[in-house]
Amino acid sequence: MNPSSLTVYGVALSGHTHRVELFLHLLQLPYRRIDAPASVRQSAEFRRINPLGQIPVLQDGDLVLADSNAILVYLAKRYAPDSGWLPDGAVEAAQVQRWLSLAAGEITFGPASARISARWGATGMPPELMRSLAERVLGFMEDSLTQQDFLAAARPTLADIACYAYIAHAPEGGIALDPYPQVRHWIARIQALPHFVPMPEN
Ligand SMILES: N[C@@H](CCC(=O)N[C@@H](CS)C(=O)NCC(=O)O)C(=O)O
Repeated sequence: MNPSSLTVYGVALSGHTHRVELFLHLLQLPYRRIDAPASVRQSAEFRRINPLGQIPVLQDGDLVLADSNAILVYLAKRYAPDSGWLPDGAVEAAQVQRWLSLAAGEITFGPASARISARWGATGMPPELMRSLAERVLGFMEDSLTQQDFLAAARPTLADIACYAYIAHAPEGGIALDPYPQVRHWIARIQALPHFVPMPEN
């Protein structure tokens, strides 16, 4: 089940891109990244591959697929079936989905937006709202991680891959992780996975 050619359109400092690249590395799937900064994303050519103008986008042969969480699901089903990254059981599958939703919701509008705002300028989100979303999701993560080592199960799943980058890099947005020791241990566990690759800080 080796891919013929996998291409990721993205940028290195995007947590959405990183989650896809991290999973490709964990699965040891070779790929190339084509940089797609804002100037590229606004082009008519890029809008043809993703009308929403967003990264990441995965190209796998004839398939063109946008949305980081959709890409994670595709990669797990296509290249790592039965591996446990995307469990089949009703409860575990629902738990993974819950964290994918949090990654696309509270984590994007909380810590990820706070990081964008601190690093690249205002996002239009009120600072107190970004902070309160970040604190709410971090508090929930902290409680969840007192029950088990990973977010959706006792072993790593797509839930962890989807949530990792914007939580690990939350301090870049002024969201301290000091009050969340379980979250910091979880970050260390993700970073210890074989073939882990970090998201760069610059
Ligand atoms: N739901 C999308 C969101 C991706 C996203 O927000 N990407 C940002 C970069 S990190 C982007 O392309 N922003 C440009 C825009 O929304 O116009 C996903 O999970 O891939």
